[in-house]
Amino acid sequence: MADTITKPKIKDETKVERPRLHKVILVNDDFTPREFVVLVLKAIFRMNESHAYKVMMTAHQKGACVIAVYTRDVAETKAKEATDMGRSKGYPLYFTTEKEE
Ligand code: TYC
Repeated sequence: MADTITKPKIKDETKVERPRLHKVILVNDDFTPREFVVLVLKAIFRMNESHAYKVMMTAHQKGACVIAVYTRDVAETKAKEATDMGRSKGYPLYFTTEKEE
């Protein structure tokens, strides 16, 4: 066939690295009200009420809970925004991040 298009024979072997993911971790404390933790999880991490409640209770009972994974920038920004929401009310609520291995 005169119009057949042949594929180029050179293989593209450029390696593309996946972005490393970072965990956001909710840390328990004795002062932040449970309902406020739920409110922050819904606002910053877009959780529904029942998921937010389960995550809050896991942190409450175990001391901490991994709540989501994102690229580094997103994880750090969300952890800071969520921690700042607590601070604005005078609560010690704390979200941290950790590189996923
Ligand atoms: N432990 C808090 C209380 O009993 C509630 C709480 C849960 C605070 C999870 C922080 O990450 C947290 N009021």
